[in-house]
Amino acid sequence: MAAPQSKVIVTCAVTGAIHTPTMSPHLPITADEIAREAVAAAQAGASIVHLHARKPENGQPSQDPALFRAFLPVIAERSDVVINLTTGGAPNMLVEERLQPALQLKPEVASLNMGSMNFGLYPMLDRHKEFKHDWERPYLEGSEDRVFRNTFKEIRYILESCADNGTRFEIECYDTSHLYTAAHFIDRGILKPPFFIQSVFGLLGGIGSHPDDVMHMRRTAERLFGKDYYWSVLGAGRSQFPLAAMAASMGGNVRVGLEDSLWDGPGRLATSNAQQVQRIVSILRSLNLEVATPGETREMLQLKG
Ligand code: KMH
Ligand code: ZN
Repeated sequence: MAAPQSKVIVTCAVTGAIHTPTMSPHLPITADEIAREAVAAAQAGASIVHLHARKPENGQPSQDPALFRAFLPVIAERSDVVINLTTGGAPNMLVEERLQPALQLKPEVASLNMGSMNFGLYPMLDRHKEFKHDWERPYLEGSEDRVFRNTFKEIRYILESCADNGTRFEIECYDTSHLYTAAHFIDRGILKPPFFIQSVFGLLGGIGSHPDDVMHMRRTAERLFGKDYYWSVLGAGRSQFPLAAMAASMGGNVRVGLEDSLWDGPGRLATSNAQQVQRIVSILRSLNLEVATPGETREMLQLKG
């Protein structure tokens, strides 16, 4: 069994690298916007904020540490939320570039992507249906030739580069094969417990978002990691809330945020990250579950603080 679940860790992924400013006017781009959205998400109950940066002039993703330095102190001053920096960056970036924010800024948590894959958004869930709303439409534009590269060597490079920083990893697994890759690095002794497994559902190129997919991922993680791990679920696009509710009911942790879904409901864009956090907090409360504070999250994941 996974570590006994007392409280639910809520991660909010604030902006990411895949959605573009043309898809939603609510996607935070500038340092001010990212800081404001992260602080509001923390005030709404987020335990962790997962952060990317974007170029203020055009909204393109960037791993320039200076852009991260522009919002991190503001978030730290206005909240005690756990900071998680991406090492995924954007799929077109090289791993050296992707690593720089985590390497230089030594966050409590950083993401670690466990395999190479095609990377599209939101596959069709019902293949025979007419699209009634935009949120049902797969976004293939820009992704037909997109490969997200994470070779074994690159994964090892990230792990070894950060080995002395005390950073815990959000281990991003987009399919069950990635759980086996995580187990491989655990066996080699370069990925250390407690493990925070972020299982990602519903991206085209990864595992689907059917409840059977979630069950299979969970069972495989249980078998590989025993009680040394915290399991978290991220559903992309319109699977975001159904899968968060399912995972929480199964003793898991959850991730929401505009990186993972721009939507609040059919044809309705989410107007902020905090709106999604409020919604998941309300779902968790209605399930009689409690949200982990940042302090409790630090204890659970044994973060350096
Ligand atoms: N965009 C998410 C599905 C990363 O930042 O390292 C995966 C992600 C990657 O969060
Ligand atoms: Zn990310």
